[in-house]
Amino acid sequence: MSETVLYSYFRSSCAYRVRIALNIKKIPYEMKFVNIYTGEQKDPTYMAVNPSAMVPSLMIDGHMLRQSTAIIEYLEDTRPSAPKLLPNDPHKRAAVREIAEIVACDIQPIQNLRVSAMVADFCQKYQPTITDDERMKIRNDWSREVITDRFRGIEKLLASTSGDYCVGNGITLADVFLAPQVYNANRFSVPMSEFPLISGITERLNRHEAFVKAHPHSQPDCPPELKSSHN
Ligand SMILES: N[C@@H](CCC(=O)N[C@@H](CS)C(=O)NCC(=O)O)C(=O)O
Repeated sequence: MSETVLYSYFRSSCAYRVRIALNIKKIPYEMKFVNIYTGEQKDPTYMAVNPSAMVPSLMIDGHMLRQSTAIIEYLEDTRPSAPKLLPNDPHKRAAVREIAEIVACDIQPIQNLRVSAMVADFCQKYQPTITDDERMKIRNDWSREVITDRFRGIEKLLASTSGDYCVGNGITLADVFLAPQVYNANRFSVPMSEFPLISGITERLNRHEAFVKAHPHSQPDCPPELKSSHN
């Protein structure tokens, strides 16, 4: 079998999901780092790998895969005997997907850096006197409000689905998606005290080796000044 290579950026929540899934499935992988802050995702060499100019991308079994959900589903389909991320029971499976999709479709695409920069650009268009500090505040406020609003829905769902983890007592795809989103929530000072179920689940997840190894601050491309903090 050919080597597995993940194109990653330490703070990308979508790459973080894939790192967790690879670790849970115990698939050895190498990483190539794409610094999305300095624009390396738009480099023609990387765009030949991923025409959407985004991380993650994963080379596995001789295939180049993109989109974190598609990648993790591929891992689940091709490594079904490894710890399963999707329950067999259709109702539980739908509950797992529901939470994962709130993160993947209703939070991350609206909260991400590309969109928060566009929001600040729009504000600047109508109020050109906005300073760089104000731009940063707009971006952080935007991300915090989007995450807070959607976490309110997830917290309510968890009241009927959760055990130790999002759905019951086993780690599922929902947890693989939730933990990276909580990392982002902490970055943007989301008031996590409002979300005791999400917080408790994340605390338990963050004790698992697969999650510890995948954490942004454990990544070789994480700047040293961030490595000591685990928020
Ligand atoms: N739906 C995609 C989203 C990927 C995505 O948004 N990646 C972000 C980092 S989390 C990125 O590469 N952003 C670079 C940019 O927007 O220029 C997935 O799940 O893989």
